[in-house]
Amino acid sequence: MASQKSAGMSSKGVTVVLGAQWGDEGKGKLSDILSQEADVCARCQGGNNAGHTIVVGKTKYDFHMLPSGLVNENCTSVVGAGVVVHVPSFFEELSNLEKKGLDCTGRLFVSDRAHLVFDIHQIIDGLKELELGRGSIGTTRKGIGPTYSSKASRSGLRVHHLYNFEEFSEKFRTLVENKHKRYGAFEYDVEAELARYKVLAEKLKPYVIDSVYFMNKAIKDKKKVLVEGANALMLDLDWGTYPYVTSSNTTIGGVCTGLGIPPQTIQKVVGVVKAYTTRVGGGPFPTEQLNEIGEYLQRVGFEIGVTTGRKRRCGWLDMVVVNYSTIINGYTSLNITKLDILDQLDEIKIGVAYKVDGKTLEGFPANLSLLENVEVVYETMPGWKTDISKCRAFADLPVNAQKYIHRIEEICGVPVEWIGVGADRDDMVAIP
Ligand code: 2SA
Ligand code: GDP
Ligand code: MG
Repeated sequence: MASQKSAGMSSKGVTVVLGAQWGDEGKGKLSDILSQEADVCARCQGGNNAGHTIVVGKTKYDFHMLPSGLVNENCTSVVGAGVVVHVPSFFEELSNLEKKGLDCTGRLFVSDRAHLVFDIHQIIDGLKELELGRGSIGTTRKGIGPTYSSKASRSGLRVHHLYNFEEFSEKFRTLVENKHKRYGAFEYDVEAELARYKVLAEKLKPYVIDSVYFMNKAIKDKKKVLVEGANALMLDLDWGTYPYVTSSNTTIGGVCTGLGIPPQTIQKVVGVVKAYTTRVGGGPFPTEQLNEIGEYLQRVGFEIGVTTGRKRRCGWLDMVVVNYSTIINGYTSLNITKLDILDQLDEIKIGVAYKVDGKTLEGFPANLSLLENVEVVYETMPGWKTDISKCRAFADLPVNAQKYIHRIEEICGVPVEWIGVGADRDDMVAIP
């Protein structure tokens, strides 16, 4: 398979790939392309709630907690301190990759400061969702929120705790006891779990590093470093549609806090924007199309959750979201993905503003009751009704597709550097 030429990583510092909408924009695909020239690929937040898909010829890889850089055998992958790690899932994912022929020996590491997700966190994730009833978040039930809660309440356990097993056992018992006090009785065999973790601790040992030292040394040694964001801006704990968010900082700030690297080392921030919008789970979605357009995007775009298999909700591209996302993350360029999914449409709409009581809102509302009631102002553009999957240069794209891309650039003021025209690694238009 010919290697995909990309517009490339920054030659001066860290390159970051971030989701600009509600996730599943295609971050995995771009991360894989960039990893072909990266020395290091790191995840800084989230856990195995993420689902990043990479297609290389006939092989499809699903990444959840591990960095997509693993597909490139010359790239070292780091699960950073801001990631929450369910150790059994770490090994399960690794084993699935190895079954697909990837040799990850000696090039996968996990931070000693990363917090541990236990099965009890996953059980509580489900219990909390049940408690919320109709107002449930629609989490992946991977224990992400409960683990970050343990972290914030200073009762969490980190990877390094595994290596003083007496202290680990004591803290673990206290954690479980406190959860029973809050959630009542539920089946959980503490002693069996401790026995399991005694074995897992030894198995994990060769992967554990001081990631602060590792990452900053790589940067100092002028290695090409890629950070692969998970989830996306609108799922950020602070800036997303709270409480319908995940429990980490999915925005640019999460890169520094999750990896312990200084902001001035970051030179390039690529925002990944799907040519339309999808969301999985609950919460407001102003440009959602609960009609044949939404069904078309879901079906043709094959919009199904990689981790849970849930159908994703679909709607038009929302540039209010992309503009808000650009302000917070400071994108230096964009990757527009899945443009090919719009190929058959007669006309395409772009949400360009939100109005309330006839007045255009300046920013993105914090208040969800307001957000649920905004009127979206749309611009309508003609479709191109042409298969673009074989296009490899911007000039190959039909004029109306070029106009769609230019309009996105014009609205948010960020240049488009890549355009996705299919799922495969090679299905990318790079604009150098
Ligand atoms: P959680 O599990 O606590 O992080 O869920 C909180 C919210 O965050 C959303 N979320 C996601 N949204 C899009 N994609 C995600 N990854 C999987 C995928 C999702 C799947 O790639 O398809 O398989 O369903 C992801 N992970 C978390 C989640 O839907 C909640 O709204
Ligand atoms: P991520 O979480 O942002 O990495 O995205 P997901 O992997 O959850 O979802 C993106 C889906 O779209 C995956 O099935 C990808 O293989 C697929 N994909 C990515 N880019 C393109 C593209 O440009 N065109 C098409 N048709 N599919 C794409
Ligand atoms: Mg995904």
